[in-house]
Amino acid sequence: MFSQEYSSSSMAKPSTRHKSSLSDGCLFLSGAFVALLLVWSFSTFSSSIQRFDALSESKAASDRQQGACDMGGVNLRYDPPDETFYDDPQLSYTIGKKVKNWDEKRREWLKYHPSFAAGAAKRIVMVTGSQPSPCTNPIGDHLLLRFFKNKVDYCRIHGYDIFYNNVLLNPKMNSFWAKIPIVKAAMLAHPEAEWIWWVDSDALFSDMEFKLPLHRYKNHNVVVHGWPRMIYEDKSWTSLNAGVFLIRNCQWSMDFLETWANMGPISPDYSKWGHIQRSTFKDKLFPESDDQAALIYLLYKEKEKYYDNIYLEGVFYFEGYWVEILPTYDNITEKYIEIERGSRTLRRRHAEKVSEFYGAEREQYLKDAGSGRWSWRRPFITHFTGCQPCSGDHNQMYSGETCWSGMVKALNFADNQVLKKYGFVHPNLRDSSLVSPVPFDYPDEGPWG
Ligand SMILES: *[C@@H]1O[C@H](CO)[C@@H](O)[C@H](O)[C@H]1NC(C)=O
Ligand SMILES: [Mn+2]
Repeated sequence: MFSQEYSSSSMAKPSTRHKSSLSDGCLFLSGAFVALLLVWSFSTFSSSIQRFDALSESKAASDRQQGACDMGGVNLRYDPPDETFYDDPQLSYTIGKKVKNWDEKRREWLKYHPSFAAGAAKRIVMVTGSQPSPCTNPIGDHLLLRFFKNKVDYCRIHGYDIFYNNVLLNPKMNSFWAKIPIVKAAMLAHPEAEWIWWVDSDALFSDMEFKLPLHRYKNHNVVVHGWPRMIYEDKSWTSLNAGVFLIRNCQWSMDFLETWANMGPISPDYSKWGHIQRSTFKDKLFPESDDQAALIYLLYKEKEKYYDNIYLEGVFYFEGYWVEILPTYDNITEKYIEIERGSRTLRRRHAEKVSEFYGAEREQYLKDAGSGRWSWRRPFITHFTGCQPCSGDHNQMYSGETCWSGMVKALNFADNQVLKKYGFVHPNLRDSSLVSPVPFDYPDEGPWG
């Protein structure tokens, strides 16, 4: 059944790998740059005009040539002719064709691209997507656009790259299986990133400030929202949610994706897997094998192989069920306004680029907020599980209206955190088209009513 070989010790060790060679390189380059600058400034010493634009131009030019070293200074115009895995005609992006020695291959690529090696251990690429054809729900494409905008906002604020895919990379791997081939391809396309972060099209960031606590995951290769007791005792299909996951860009993950995909439609045993999943997890609602049941099954059946590698994040809303979260937005908005009334720093206008400073500043006021259920911290990700915005084919447990109006409220709740940096706010979360200006300072009254 699981014929692949695994060496559980092959877990990638982040953060130590490429550091030394790179910082040496940086030291050398900045030395070279200072020397260059000295020559330059002597030669222009007589000029009475301070030419800052020329200075920054020449610095930018030297960065481009040599591979920049300052924070985030990656060199986008440098790919040396040295052979890497990309030059191997045997390498395949397709699921079902295994990639071997990925850790070495990635390390070698980073060695040839030192400007990317610097921040590699913490670099995240977000991956999301939707179907190739127009949505059948008349407002589906509009909703998907807003869900995507929300992810773009979050990524811009935190400096992450994002890839939106809307083609089935493997035609058999459709619906919830489509993400596995995409994630594999993204790992190969982004050797500069330590983590690929899959976020479903129906999930949105409802806390624009919160950042993943990556230090918690340093000994793990996959992170999902889930609870061990519900896997091993309740054997429940909802013991974790596979709609949002973080996966380390390493060989273990490459193997894991192949194993996971092997319970999907590319497998000759696809229908058998459906039966096995349904008899194992009694609350699974439909007969076809699905990615979430497959992931739970791996953890359940081969605990010793997977449990140590897969982090079940249950403390905060790594993703959270919208039905549970939606009623909490109003009180949370009140709490955050109250915090801002007490902090001139948090009320201070600022450039969107420095938003992380204010996110960190707010933490001291959130110490008693808790996280996850019953908390008054903003929920990190609100996930509209069962709503199907694109097809409109929602779970009959809720009315379509509940789904669509819930999404509008959540999208506006999130958007307010973004719009504020642009000077505006939705005064009414139910009305997407209405905005008011944010007052310069609002010690007593806000436009939130
Ligand atoms: C919101 O706060 C009010 C007043 O503290 C409380 O009665 C109510 O239960 C809260 N609502 C939710 C959904 O937490
Ligand atoms: Mn989903």
